[in-house]
Amino acid sequence: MVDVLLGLQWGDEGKGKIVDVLAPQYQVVARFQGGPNAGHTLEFDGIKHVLHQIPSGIFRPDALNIIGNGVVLDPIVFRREIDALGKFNLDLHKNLIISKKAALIVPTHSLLDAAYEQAKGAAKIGSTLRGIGPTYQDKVARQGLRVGDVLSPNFQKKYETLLNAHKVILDRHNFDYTSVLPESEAKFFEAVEFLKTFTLTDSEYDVNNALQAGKRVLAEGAQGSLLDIDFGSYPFVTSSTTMTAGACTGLGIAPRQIGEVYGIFKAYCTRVGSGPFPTELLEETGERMRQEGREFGSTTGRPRRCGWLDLPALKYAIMLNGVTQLVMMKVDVLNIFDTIRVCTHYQMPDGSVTEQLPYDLCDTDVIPVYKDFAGWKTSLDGVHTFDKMPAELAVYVQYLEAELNLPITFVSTGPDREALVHRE
Ligand code: 2SA
Ligand code: MG
Repeated sequence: MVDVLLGLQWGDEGKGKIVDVLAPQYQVVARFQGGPNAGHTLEFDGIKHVLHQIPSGIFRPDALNIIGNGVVLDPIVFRREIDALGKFNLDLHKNLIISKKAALIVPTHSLLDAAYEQAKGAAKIGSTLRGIGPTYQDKVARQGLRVGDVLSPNFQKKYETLLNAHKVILDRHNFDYTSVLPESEAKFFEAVEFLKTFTLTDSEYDVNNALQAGKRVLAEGAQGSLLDIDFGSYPFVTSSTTMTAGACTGLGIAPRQIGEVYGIFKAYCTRVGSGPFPTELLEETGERMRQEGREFGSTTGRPRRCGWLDLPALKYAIMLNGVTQLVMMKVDVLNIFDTIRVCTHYQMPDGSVTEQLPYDLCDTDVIPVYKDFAGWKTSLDGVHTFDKMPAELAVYVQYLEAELNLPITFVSTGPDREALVHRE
């Protein structure tokens, strides 16, 4: 079976930490969508490490890590990531393989990202500007390059055809690329040579062969369900399928192979970039959450917008992903609050109250309806079992389990691997 682990909110739920915790149970860890826009933070032994494209199983010496066909891969970022892993003494050439069918990010993709955002002005998406959207665009337009193309004798020619198509668009946007392009191209071609030293493969065979051999596979989602291209708050979304279904198309596995679906959510909400966020806190409480939770983008360093937990949105994500187990993260960030609020419903402009997400949250001003809980106001250090939890936190956890109709099997009480309550 393939178990899937993904974020139920707008990303940054703490997926990296949980993959790292679960990885010992899996022989294969795979990324199925997204690319260098992701930032998966892992903390262990006092070390903090951020991964962007490489699966979070990389620190487990026995796990095979796969970058699947649904991913968009930037060779320059890839090389930087591999270099940064140098100090950990890992056998990366053995433990990491890359799908030939993954889409290849070329330097002009991030320039196009910037040009499109500039053209949108105030309506910009708040993209990470890593070239994600334009690369998926080229894939769907059937003109993109794939990782396997780097092995082709015609690679240079294929690259130039794409480059010329990009130049036309950049010129149309009056976007100057002449000053930056030569340097990034030089880096790109060097990074492509480096990429070629890795195993580039038709990884759908590797995944299915592993399954045939009885191995356990963990599919690691990036971004979050509410950033999904179909079901997120369009157009303020990323360009991939961030939900369980994406693991099938992004790795080449059949739907019936999906086993457990771990839905990761934070005890509150954050969002980077633009777009609707009903429970956003624009005043001091939001600022306290941001400071306490160190809520700054791990790829771009941007401050994340913060707000209370949003149950209608969470229920929507659970429904669409077929979540079987919940994992609640960053509960310790709420230690400082007297009152913990949870949005249970939205009040619509006509006064009616609903649990359903409206078609377009951008056009519909919903007012969150809150339920308040007493805060626990105490440190959670050393709390590893449910019965050691402060009573107020236990009430909050049990309320959520009842509302969401699912068990919360892990509660994370701090960034380190060890700061975790496992509920049997
Ligand atoms: P993009 O870059 O074109 O895919 O951006 C489109 C929207 O998706 C959001 N997005 C993210 N949201 C949260 N976390 C992400 N990864 C990084 C992190 C972000 C960072 O882990 O912190 O460092 O800023 C991520 N990637 C994309 C993005 O904000 C846009 O709203
Ligand atoms: Mg992140």
